[in-house]
Amino acid sequence: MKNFTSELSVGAYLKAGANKTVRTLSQLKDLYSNREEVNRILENEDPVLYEVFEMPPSPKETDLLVNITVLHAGVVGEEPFMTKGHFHQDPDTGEVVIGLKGSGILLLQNRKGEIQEFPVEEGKVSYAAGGWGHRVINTGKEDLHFLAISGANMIHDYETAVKLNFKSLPVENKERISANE
Ligand code: M6P
Ligand code: ZN
Repeated sequence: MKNFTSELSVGAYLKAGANKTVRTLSQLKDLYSNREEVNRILENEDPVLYEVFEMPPSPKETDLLVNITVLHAGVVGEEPFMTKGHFHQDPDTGEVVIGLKGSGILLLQNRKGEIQEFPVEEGKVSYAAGGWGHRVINTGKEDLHFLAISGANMIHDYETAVKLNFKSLPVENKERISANE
């Protein structure tokens, strides 16, 4: 990666050279358990769930990935918009998550099924250690912006997250929902 300095805002980050990737509901519909609701939404529109702004890393393994992600506010049935969620293929590589704006949850789950949840909001920094899958859930009413830093040699492992049935709700919501069923 080249040297850069930027305000921690999407506009400034794009001007500094970031690339943008857009994730829509039709690409990620399998994340949500309420299929009928997914189909109902998709009949009218294909909402953007989140956008990732990534500063292009050099191909060198020792470089860093430094992304701002904007996770929009919304729900699909009971489940708030969330990132796809992934493990890192090399369990020795962790990730730093720094909240910038809005409020949400960093959900961590390891291969033993242990779960931890940390807040993602302005002024909070969290670390997802190697071996812990991670997903961010926007539990607020406004867009959630966060900065994520990991090693550029990190390979996203989405399959393990699917196999382990990665959680999609903060614990207290899940309890509330099952208590009401
Ligand atoms: C953060 C980082 C990225 C990740 C992105 C979206 O910016 O964790 O590595 O790609 O969020 O998350 P996901 O890939 O799980 O959809
Ligand atoms: Zn990661």
